[in-house]
Amino acid sequence: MTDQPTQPIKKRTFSGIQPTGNLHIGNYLGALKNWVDEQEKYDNIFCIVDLHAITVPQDPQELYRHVREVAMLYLACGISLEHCAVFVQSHISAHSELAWLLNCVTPMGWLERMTQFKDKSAKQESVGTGLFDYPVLMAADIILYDAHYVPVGEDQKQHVELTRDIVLRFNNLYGETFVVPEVLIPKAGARVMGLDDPTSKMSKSSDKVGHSLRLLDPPNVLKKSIMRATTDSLNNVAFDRENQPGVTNLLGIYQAITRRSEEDILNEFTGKGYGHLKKTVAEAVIATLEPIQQRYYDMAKDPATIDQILKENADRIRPIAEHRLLAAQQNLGLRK
Ligand code: AQP
Repeated sequence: MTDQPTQPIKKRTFSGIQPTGNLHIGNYLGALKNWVDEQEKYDNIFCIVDLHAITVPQDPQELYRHVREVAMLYLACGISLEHCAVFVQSHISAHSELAWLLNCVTPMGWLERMTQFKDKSAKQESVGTGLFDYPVLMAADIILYDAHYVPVGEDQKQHVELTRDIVLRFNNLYGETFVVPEVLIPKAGARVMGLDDPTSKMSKSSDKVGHSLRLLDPPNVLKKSIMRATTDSLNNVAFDRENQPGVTNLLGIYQAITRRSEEDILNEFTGKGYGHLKKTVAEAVIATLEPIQQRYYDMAKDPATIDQILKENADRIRPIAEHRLLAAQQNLGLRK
């Protein structure tokens, strides 16, 4: 591997979120909260993955707005620019360029096995090649920055495993070029389910009423969604994803917010009804999101600043990506 222009002393993390709609509590507990909690331990790069977003149709004006909204939410949730770079994927062209190189070493059979592709393509009338190729672009995102760790929710685990396979294959064929990354999945909150249907993942792209808890929902909407959440008729508070998915989902949200043990949480709720559970979870969610919302709306008053931050951060980390891209091009015989 050739020398890097900026060798980090700390290990590096890389992760991102698609600007495909309103971020929800699943994005927060599965990804953002852990990025914030661990940010001082690592050198972090957090991306707004707009090129991934366009793998399914987007309204251009909405997409542009969502990119800025996600960037402001990163900061409002507590991402510190002292420890992290925050940038927009399409502002660094090396992502697309490396994805092409990786396409040429990735067997189609590997992509055909991706469960997210199967799920998302089933919802589309016409499936673009980009949706099929999504995990290869994600591999490029991660390995351009020599990331050691990729903190994500459970649904992205398969994609990080694929990234490892692609790296091993590339390094084996063309010589040591990329770091093999590891996935970091939180113990609680890694898979938050829809409140309306606790057997399917909470998703930004679902517009069903009462499906998700959006980070910018006002307190009364958050409370109403939780009070209406689907549970069961067993009247038994237990962590049992198979038989009581709705109750388990609420407990999981509470556990991820409070960082308390299952045992401790069960002690709090045993013998009490679902109404009490829902009310307590609603209070915890509102208390978590209110300060985030306040910071977000303060930032939103000054849109020029967020654009400036995104530009400066992209300019700062672009040389890292370009350096690694050049190494790949050299090893493939495309450059001297
Ligand atoms: N329900 C979830 N529970 C826990 N973590 C979740 N993540 C997403 N949904 C949940 C994590 O959030 C990060 C960003 O996700 P993404 O924007 O890449 O898209 P996604 O995984 O496809 O999530 P969505 O919200 O369902 O978006 P759409 O509807 O646009 O596809 C990732 O770390 C992810 O694991």
